[in-house]
Amino acid sequence: MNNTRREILRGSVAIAGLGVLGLPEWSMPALAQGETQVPFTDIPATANFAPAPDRRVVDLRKIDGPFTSRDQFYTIQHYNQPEIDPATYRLSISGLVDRPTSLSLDDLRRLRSSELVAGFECSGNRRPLQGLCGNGRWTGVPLRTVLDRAGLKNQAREIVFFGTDRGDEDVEFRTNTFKVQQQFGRSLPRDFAMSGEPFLAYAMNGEPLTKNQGFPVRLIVPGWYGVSNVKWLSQIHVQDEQYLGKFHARCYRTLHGEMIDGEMKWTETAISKMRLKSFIARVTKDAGGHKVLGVVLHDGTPIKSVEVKVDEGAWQPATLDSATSSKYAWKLFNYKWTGATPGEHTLVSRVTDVTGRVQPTLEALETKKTFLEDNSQFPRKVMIS
Ligand SMILES: Nc1nc2c(c(=O)[nH]1)N[C@H]1C(S)=C(S)[C@@H](COP(=O)(O)O)O[C@H]1N2
Ligand SMILES: [Mo]
Repeated sequence: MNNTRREILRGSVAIAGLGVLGLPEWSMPALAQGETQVPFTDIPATANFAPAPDRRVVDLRKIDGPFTSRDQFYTIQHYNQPEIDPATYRLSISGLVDRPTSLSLDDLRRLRSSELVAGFECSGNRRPLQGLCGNGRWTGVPLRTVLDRAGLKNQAREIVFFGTDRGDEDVEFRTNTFKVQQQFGRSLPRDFAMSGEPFLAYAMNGEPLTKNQGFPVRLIVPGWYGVSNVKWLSQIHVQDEQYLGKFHARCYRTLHGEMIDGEMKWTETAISKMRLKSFIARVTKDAGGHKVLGVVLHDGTPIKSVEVKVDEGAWQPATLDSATSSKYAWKLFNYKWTGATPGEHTLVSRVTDVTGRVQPTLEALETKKTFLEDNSQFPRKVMIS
């Protein structure tokens, strides 16, 4: 082995946490023999991880690998979960296109497929459970492939995505309220839709999507909050105007205050890219001491560091798991906690990306009025026996 190669290997030891054999030390986070869980005291006894047949929250203490299995992945939606017959399913592409297009599931599967690893969280994900998140290996085609087939006209500015799920909604306008049917819809600006990143997925972790996950086809916008990932996708409509549907323009915004020139400015912003976040998911004990496992969710910007703090101690570096190193994956991290004493302790994590963004404290988010996008540091309580 020449010197350069050795340098590179040594470099990757520090970055990826490779063990002496060059194998990732942490890539199998399932409990090993003789390893036991340390209980969190901040998970309410009443916590319900399956509040309804079509709703599921991930129990993060059970993370057993880099990918969330299809029967564990969280699931949430606003209306019913539509039943779609794969034989008659069509994805239509309408509006400002040269060739209005209708694709069957087989048509989509015949296009050259690719894979995308993407983790995401619901913008409403928050303490104490933090379980509205997951990480998947998606199979499908880049959105650009099907938009190119239809051919976007010059005037096309906005690409709107509709699921087949719908419901009656009150649409308020000044002093009037109109009850009209709405389809779940979200939009992306043309240039981003054509960037090659947004993705049409028909499989996760190598198997067809489940009904929960939007069978047969969903949009995945890597690095964005879950709401963008339109499930049961049936129509892509291309238009020149802004799309102002309820789940795009009204339900998914954040009201927050920012001091500008000594004055508090209150603004509303649309839910889009995931805000940099980390939290501790599990603490275990084995003969060697205690092990802390956590999760980072982010917009794909490379991570500079993850740190863990125990009680009033100093921030200590944690190790990112090399099994979750791809750009849009969620990132698992590990921290070896030595010298834990019996009793209750507080553990908190903090992530920083290469642009210098640091995960904020809860206090720093005080001027955020609406509950979405809570990426605050989450101090957790554990009981050491
Ligand atoms: N068609 C449709 N797609 C949807 C939704 C919905 O209500 N209808 N909910 C969105 C929201 S808010 C989230 S967080 C994710 C959840 O995806 P999952 O159930 O696969 O985890 O789906 C998104 N896609
Ligand atoms: Mo969501």
